[in-house]
Amino acid sequence: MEDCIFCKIINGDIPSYKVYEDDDVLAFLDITQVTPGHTLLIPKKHVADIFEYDADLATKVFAKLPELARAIRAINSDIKGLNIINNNGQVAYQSVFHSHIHLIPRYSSDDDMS
Ligand code: DGP
Repeated sequence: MEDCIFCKIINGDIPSYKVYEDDDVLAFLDITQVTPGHTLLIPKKHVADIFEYDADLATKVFAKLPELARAIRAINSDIKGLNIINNNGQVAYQSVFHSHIHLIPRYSSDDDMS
């Protein structure tokens, strides 16, 4: 899609730090890095949000989460958990309207419950 930042990242028109890529998805580091390793998983097919997925696309994208989560955790032994967040619609804090799933590593130092 012409004016979509994430389509431009997929096409290589905007640089990104790629974490994983196959025919259906791209994972790359989020520019904001809520925590180090904050990654976005996106479908290569432009869909704005979850409301535009069919079951086949959902399987292709969401099925990648466990392996990607494990790969991110393996980078640093201080990563003790991971938030997976998917915002859909402006009222749900979505700001880029190419569907994406945030994977936000959580570190020992994030633990304020202990
Ligand atoms: P959301 O609020 O859920 O729509 O998150 C959009 C995310 O996209 C936000 O965390 C920042 C990230 N983002 C926006 N523009 C760029 C960009 O050009 N490159 C990268 N790597 N991330 C971007």
